Amino acid sequence: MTYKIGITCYPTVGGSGVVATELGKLLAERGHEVHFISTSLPFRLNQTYSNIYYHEVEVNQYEVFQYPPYSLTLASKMAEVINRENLDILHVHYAVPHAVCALLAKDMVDKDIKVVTTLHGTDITVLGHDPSLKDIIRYAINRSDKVTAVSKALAGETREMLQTTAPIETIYNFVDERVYREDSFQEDLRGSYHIPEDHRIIIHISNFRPVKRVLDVVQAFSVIQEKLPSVLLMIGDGPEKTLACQKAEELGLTNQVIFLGNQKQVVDFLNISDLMLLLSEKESFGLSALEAMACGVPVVGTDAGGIPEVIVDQKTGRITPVGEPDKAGKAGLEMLQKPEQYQAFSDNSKQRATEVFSTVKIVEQYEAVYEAAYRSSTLMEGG
Ligand code: GMT
Repeated sequence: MTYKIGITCYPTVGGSGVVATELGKLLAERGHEVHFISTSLPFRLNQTYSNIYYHEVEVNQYEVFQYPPYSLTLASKMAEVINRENLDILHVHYAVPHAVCALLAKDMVDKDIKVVTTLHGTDITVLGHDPSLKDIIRYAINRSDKVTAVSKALAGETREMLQTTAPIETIYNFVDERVYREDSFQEDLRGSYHIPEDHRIIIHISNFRPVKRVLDVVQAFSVIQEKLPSVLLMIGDGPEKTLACQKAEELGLTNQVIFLGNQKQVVDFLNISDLMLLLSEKESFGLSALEAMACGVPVVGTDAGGIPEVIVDQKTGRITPVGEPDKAGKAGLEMLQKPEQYQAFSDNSKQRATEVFSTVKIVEQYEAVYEAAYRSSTLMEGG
């Protein structure tokens, strides 16, 4: 059965926006009618797609409001789109404010629209600690028709921290294996950044928020480069970028740590890389690790949140304790110095990415959730 599905996410750079948009694209390919409801066109909607519609949420500022009324405008737009397009399901990414807005929209319309909420992390691991938001997050989760989380760790943390009663199903993230795959035609890119042939390339991709511990990434890299000629590509931008640049300078690594800022085609950089470092202190999944694995790049990650559900220690990469960058550097070095082990980890990474996190598998799990949500109303109507 196909559905008319509204999707709301943060449309700018960020794993949750990427997952929501890629899911929408796949659902549209499978015949569902997909309506994105967001403040701007999601950045991954970069060409024309059949079955996809976009409804812009225009948030106006009025003197009477101290802050722009994003949540109210979004709820109102959701209700308008539900009515006009006759949506069956609203799939929202983030409990606050998106699930709360969806519940308000549901209350505003006559239709029994089903609200599916996907938790991505920050709404639980950061906002969930805020006593002024805890109750509304719990409300959003308990009142959604279906709730999913991107890892078992996040589902568990949500239950524990918020004492939610609604069942939370884990549906892992995925990457489009047609895009994220090994491709050996990127050698020009290495040349364009003047990276010598004998240098290993280590990569880190994030939004440089404090939780990503980018200073640890630079420190871990310093351990690797002491023994192996190498460079570190730092992709992304955010609050701790300046500190990371300073740290590289202090360690005398200015020429070896290359800050590239946000990049659209990260797959090209992954395809010239040998190893990824993801040393976050909070990470509900770690989509960039999965993107790396799909390209055959093993990852050294931390034991935070859902990272160990993505990276299997000693099989696809290494898991090291949060806040111990020297251990992470040593683990990465060891892997790079053992060619047979490295090759096995690279092969296992590709295999795990395509088997456990395959697009078809994951999109089918979401379809099953929609089906269950939709059927719950039909069954209720039928008595
Ligand atoms: O990592 C971020 O700061 C961005 C954040 C987001 O909202 O996009 O990412 C979260 O959702 C991603 C997609 O599910 C996950 O892969 C990230 O692990 C998660 N980030 C955190 O938990 C810190």
